[in-house]
Amino acid sequence: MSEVRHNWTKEEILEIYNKPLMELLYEAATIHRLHHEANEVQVSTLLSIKTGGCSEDCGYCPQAARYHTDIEGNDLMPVQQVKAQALRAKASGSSRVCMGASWRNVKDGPEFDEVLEMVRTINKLDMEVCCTLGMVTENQAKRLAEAGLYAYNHNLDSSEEYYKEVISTRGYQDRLDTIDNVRKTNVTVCSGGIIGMGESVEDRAGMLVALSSLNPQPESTPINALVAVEGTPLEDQKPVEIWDMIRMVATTRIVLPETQVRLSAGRTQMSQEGQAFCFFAGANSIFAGDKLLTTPNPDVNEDMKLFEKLGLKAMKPFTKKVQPKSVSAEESEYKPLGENPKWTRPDHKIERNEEAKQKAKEIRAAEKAE
Ligand code: SAM
Ligand code: DTB
Ligand code: SF4
Repeated sequence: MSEVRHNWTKEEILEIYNKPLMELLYEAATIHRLHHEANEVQVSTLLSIKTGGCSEDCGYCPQAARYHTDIEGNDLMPVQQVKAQALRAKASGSSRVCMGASWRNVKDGPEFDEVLEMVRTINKLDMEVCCTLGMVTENQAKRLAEAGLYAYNHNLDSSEEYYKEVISTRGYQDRLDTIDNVRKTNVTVCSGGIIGMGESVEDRAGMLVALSSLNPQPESTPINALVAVEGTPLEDQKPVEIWDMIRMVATTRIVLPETQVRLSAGRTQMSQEGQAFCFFAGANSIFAGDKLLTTPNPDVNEDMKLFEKLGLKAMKPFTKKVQPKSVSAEESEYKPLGENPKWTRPDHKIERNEEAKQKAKEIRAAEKAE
C-alpha cells in the first residue's frame, strides 16, 4: 500500500500536477486501485434545506444576499419534505443525502433542532447523512453526531492565500477549527474546494497541502469546478478546462490516497469522456440529481447510463464505515449551550466582491423605481 503522508510540500505537489498526463494518470490509477475498489462510485444527492439570503460574501456563491442572482430563497425545509426527497434519492440509487444550508455558522435554537431531526429521519432510512451548515462548535458537532450524522462537509475551497481574494467575511482558520471540531466526534470529514476561480496552479497545490496535512485526512474531498453564476463576483470566469479537472483529480487521488474524491459541481460542462478520464484518474464519488444546491446537474438517468457504459457500480451505504447510532431528542446527552462563538470577520476589501455588491444595489434600486 502506498503510505498516507501528511507532509507533502507545495513543490512536490506541483511536480505531480505538472507531470506528462499519461504518467500522472498511470500513477493516480495505480494508487486508486491499491486503496479502493476501482469500479465503485459513491453517489450522493444534494438537498438545499435553506436557500439564499446568506450574510457571507463568498465570491463564487449565488446564495450570498449581497449579490443579485436569479435564485429563489427559501426558509428551512420542513422535515417531512426532507424525508420525501431522501426517499426519492434512495430510490434513484444514492447512498448519501447531503443537506446544505446558506448559513455562516450554526446557531443553537429551533432551526438547528429541526436539522437534528432531519438527520435522525434520514439515518432511519438507512442512508448516510451529510450536512454542510457553515462553521460549527464542538458541542454542535457532538449534537449532530449523536443524531446520527455520517459526514460533515466544510470546504477549504482554495489555498489560504487565494481564500483572501474570494471571501472577506470569514477566515481560513475558522474553516480549519470547524474541521477540528468535527474530528472530536465520530462524524467523518468531507472537505475540498473549487477550481476555476482565477487561482493559480500554485494555489491548487496549496489547497492540497492543507487538505493532505490534516491528520486524519478527510474521508471525502469534493473537487468542484466553478459554476459561474450571473451576478456573483466570479460571473465572468472562463469554464475550467477538462484537462485541469483531470490533473486536479489525479493529484488529489495521489496525495489523499484513502479519500473518496468527489467529482462535484461543474459536471454539466463536462463530456462523458471527460468524466470517464476523471474516474480513471481516481474520482470515486459524484453528486447525482438534476440539481446541485441551486444550479443544474446532469440528469440521473444520463449518469446511470454512463455508469453502465463504463461498468461502474454505485456503492452501497456504509461500505466504508458502519452506520452511526441515532439518539432521539429526548434521550440526547448533549444540550444546547447557547454559545456565542467568536468566528472571525477579517472584512478586508475584495474589489470584485465590492463591484458585484454595488451592481446588485443598482439593480435593486432600478427594480424598486419601476
Ligand atoms: N454555507 C455553508 C458553507 O459555506 O460552508 C454550506 C453551503 S456552501 C454552498 C458549500 C460549498 O459549495 C462551498 O464551500 C463551495 O465549495 C461550494 N460552492 C458554492 N457555490 C459554488 C459554485 N458556484 N461553484 C462551485 N462550487 C460552489
Ligand atoms: C461541495 O463541495 N459542493 C456542493 C456541496 N459541497 C455542498 C455544493 C455545490 C454548489 C454549486 C452551486 C450551487 O448549486 O448553488
Ligand atoms: Fe453563504 Fe456558504 Fe454561499 Fe458562502 S458558500 S455565501 S457561507 S451559502
